[in-house]
Amino acid sequence: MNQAPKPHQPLVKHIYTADPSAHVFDGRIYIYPSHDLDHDGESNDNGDQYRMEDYHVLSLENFDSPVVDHGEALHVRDVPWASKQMWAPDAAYKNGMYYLFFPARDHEGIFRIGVATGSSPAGPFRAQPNYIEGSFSIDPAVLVDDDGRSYMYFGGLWGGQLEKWQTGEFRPEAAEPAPGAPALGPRVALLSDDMLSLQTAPQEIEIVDEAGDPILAGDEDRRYFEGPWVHKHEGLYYLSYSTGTTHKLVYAVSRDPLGPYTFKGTILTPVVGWTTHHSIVRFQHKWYLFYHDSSLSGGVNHKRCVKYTELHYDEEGAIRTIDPYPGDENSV
Ligand code: FUB
Repeated sequence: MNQAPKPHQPLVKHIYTADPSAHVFDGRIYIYPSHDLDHDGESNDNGDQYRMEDYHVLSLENFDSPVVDHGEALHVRDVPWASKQMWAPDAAYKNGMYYLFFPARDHEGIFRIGVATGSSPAGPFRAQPNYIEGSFSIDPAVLVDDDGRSYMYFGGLWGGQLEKWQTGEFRPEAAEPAPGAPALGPRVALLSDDMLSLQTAPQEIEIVDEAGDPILAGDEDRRYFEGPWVHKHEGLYYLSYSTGTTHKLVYAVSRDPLGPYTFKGTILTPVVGWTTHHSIVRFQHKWYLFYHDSSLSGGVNHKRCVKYTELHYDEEGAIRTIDPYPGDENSV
């Protein structure tokens, strides 16, 4: 039995977990993480070390209750279009149904995004036979807006292949833009009412500085890398994401879910491990950040653990920067 979670400590220790997408369904917190495999293979910039094969859903009644692992919710063997690497997922609820969105490589080695459905937020989920037509790259994050429209944000550089889609077609040799050119933004598309297809073609989100100029590709402290998440606070849309090479979680805001978004600042300073990936959720009138690091494995990049902490806004709506190791609690 897993203990009640403590801030900045692993939610569970019996499996490696990463990329937590947290939601409140029926008054309970559900976390949809990646399930890192425990192996000693080599790491590279293509992300081959992230060999995940399945998903487990975690949940908790509140932060004083034990974390429940609901077991295998979906396995790659049951996804006809996918070959390997079940990376960062997200979930959504609509029309009495739960939807699990997930990226994986197809049988040509190209990352696509699929969707699976279930009647319970804990799974199991049954995958659609084909990936979502028109989808590509990784890290889907779905916002069901107050007006009922659902947006899927996605995209990640390097292993996530986003830079290979700059022409709208997959170009295996394509590189990132030059340092002085605008950085690539995440993509967003409106989902159909049944959540199973794209209603609009994916469009690039523009992230700009306070002067309205695009964040440049060489600005690695602020440019988009992977792991988008959008939440709403006091009528504003907050787009948060990982900067990748500089290992930060940062955010930008907009009055429009499609952007442009204006860069604001850092949410989380670098954690132990290379990747940083998160979600933000409101639960019982407080806001929480779910994130991961590699502390459970002593710093092995592909053996990560999901953690949480409370997140605070100041009076102007700015998110206060969080130190993942307050009091140097980098121990598990
Ligand atoms: O977990 C595999 C990949 O690592 C995710 O898709 C990225 O966001 C990064 O966390």
